[in-house]
Amino acid sequence: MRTVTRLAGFAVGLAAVFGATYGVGRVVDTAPAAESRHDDAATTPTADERGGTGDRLPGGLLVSEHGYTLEPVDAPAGGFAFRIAGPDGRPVTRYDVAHDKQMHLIVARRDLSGFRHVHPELAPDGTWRVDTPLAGPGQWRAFADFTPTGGEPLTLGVDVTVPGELTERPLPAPATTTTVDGYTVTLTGAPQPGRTSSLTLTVSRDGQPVTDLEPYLGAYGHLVALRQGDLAYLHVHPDGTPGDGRTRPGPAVTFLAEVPSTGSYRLYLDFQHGGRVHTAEFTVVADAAPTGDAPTPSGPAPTGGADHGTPGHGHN
Ligand SMILES: [Cu+2]
Repeated sequence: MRTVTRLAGFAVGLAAVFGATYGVGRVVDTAPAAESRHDDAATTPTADERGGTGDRLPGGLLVSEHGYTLEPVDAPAGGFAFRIAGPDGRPVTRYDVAHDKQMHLIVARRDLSGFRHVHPELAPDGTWRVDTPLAGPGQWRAFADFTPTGGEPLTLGVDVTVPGELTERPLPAPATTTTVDGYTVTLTGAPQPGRTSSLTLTVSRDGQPVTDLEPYLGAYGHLVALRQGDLAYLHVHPDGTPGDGRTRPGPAVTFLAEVPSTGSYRLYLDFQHGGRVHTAEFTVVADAAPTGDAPTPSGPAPTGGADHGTPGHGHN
């Protein structure tokens, strides 16, 4: 428990630092703005250069934003229930549908294990409930990703403790290939702070490319990234949607992501195949754009995070 407590305190400090010095964090879904930036060696763009989102923190760091507050309420053991209090203090009961749902609830332990993406049920009084989203003891972060009707999209986050014997897991080392449920998923591309990066995830099974991915929540994949250290939340959507005439059902799904800083991130890819949703996880390291300084001893490989060390061991 001691480590968890320290991490939580550390997160508060980081949030304050970001508030003072850094703005962007919300992932750019479709904006092509950064694509036109050809001068790779240029100085790091300021927040204002990035499309006017400079006053926004990454998602999920705040429990209350723009008048909306995430309020957990009592729930049966293992379950989770909450309300969103609106600017008038009353529970919000009207939400826009985004990606097929009014509410996306993402939970992850503070050590970045145990990720789940679930869809709670809304009661008429504005209470959202879901059974057993928290898989075991530990310090969890719950993210409510929603759009109140008449408002703008928000991701609010709150810590939830599940009592019990806690075994902290180190962050897995960076890798570009992972397996889940018999599928192999390969990642190409690496995120870089301050610019839109293309991340492509390619799904195969038994050595064969999977070319019949099924739409899940209106897309062939959903990608969430959480930053190690404070669990800043980025929900990344694919470049293209099923039925748009150019997006194929695999094996590759491409995402456009902008990360708010250097550091380690855990990526969680939800995809559907065979009538089931699978979640592939990766650790990636976001490096600063190459500027000629600070040479990397491991060589010139352009693959980004794959050949770096094991930053998960950094917190001791
Ligand atoms: Cu969802």
